[in-house]
Amino acid sequence: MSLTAVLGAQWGDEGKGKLVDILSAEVDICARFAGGNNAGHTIIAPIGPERVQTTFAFHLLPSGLVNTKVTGVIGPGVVVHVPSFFEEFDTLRKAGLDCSGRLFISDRAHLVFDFHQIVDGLKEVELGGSSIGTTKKGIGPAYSAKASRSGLRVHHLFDPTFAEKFRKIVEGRYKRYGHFEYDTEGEIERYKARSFERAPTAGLADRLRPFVIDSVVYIHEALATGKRILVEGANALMLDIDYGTYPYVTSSSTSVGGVCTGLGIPPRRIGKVIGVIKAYTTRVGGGPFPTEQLNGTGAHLQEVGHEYGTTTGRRRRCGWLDLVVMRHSCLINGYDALNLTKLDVLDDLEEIRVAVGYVVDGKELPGFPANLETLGKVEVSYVTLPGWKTSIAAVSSYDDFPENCRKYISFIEEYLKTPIEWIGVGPGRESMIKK
Ligand code: 2SA
Ligand code: GDP
Ligand code: MG
Repeated sequence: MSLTAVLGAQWGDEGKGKLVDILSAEVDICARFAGGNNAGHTIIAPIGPERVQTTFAFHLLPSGLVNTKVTGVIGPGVVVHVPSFFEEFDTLRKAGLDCSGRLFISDRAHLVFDFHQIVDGLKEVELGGSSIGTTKKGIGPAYSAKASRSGLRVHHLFDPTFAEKFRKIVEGRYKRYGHFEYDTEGEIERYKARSFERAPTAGLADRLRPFVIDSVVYIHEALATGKRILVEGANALMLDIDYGTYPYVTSSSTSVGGVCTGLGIPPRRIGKVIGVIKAYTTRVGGGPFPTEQLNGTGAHLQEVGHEYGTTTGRRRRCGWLDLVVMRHSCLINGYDALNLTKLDVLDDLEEIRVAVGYVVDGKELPGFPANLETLGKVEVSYVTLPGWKTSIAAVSSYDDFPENCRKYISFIEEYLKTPIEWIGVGPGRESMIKK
């Protein structure tokens, strides 16, 4: 089957971008189905005739674009902030990666405007001590507008009623949040398409027009003609609007179901689902994190793993690998295989702990609890495994891993009953071991 999905299995930043980049060498299309420019996918790869090792941070554009034979698709389930789209496009071009003519956006994708970003910040202030810790990219407000049927989609940019609709929506936001500083008319001018208004210069809508397609037709024609498609997940299962630690989640369906709804693909078309799992756990933003280590171990993982947000630069919270989270993740996404990443970050540890159960009032919970109050009461059961105390950065085949390292890998596979097919031992493209 020609469609593979790469999904974040924990709270994000597992290293999806790196696997997507590697797998992109063998695909024709790389498509995003959810999220927006809240995502941050890092790729370190050689580019150009001189093969200069370059670090790219992708946010809204599909990471597979690093491979110049790949066409990128931003699907209907994604929310698009058009100025950020062009900023990313231009940044990539300056870094030597031209995506012209091989990048498309669905006409059904919803738009994120600057006022959504302002509202994102205002909502966080309203929540005070229980704020979500969003990226303030306007993701929640844009998806809220979509769900409440008052959003604007990409095709609306080319609609003569755009300005009128836009003004009405901003008025609605003023009613809810009070009058915040925002240049509504200036914003309309910035977007205005020339086809229906006499704008003196091309607006964002005109610049976007060549990128806009009916992605449903495009993707299904590609499938019918045997093209290979790689679907790139953004954020992760524990940030999913339904299955994550609600309300400390993002506002999209980041799970396998979102692949179908966010790209218009029937489930039986999905050939392989790959979960990306970090060898420990991180989380950025607020919300529960049962295996978090607010101690030297957490600081060690944070420092050795360089755990800082790719989009906001925020320090990521760190803790032990949580297989209760992973079991929940495996049930929902049904991974065919896993990519275990950042195993090298554990190199110096004497002992490694892995969470294998949540106990409340002496009873083990059957799954990951929906209720955060229950989650707050869990006592985490750990298994302690011996570390390998040696660098694995130069390992080039599975058999070369130290024995304790292989034991750690097998423990995860056996607990989750899911094969680990790739193991990351460093940030670069070459630092990936195929099992
Ligand atoms: P939002 O902005 O509404 O999606 O935030 C809601 C929650 O989702 C979390 N979230 C993320 N978690 C991990 N990584 C993300 N991408 C960036 C990265 C994050 C960054 O790659 O490092 O740079 O800070 C991401 N995007 C959203 C967010 O922290 C909230 O908990
Ligand atoms: P994503 O959002 O899942 O794509 O992950 P991010 O790019 O936000 O964060 C993952 C970080 O870990 C990036 O800085 C990667 O370069 C880095 N990384 C990925 N895989 C590995 C690995 O196996 N080892 C190490 N040390 N770093 C890795
Ligand atoms: Mg990330």
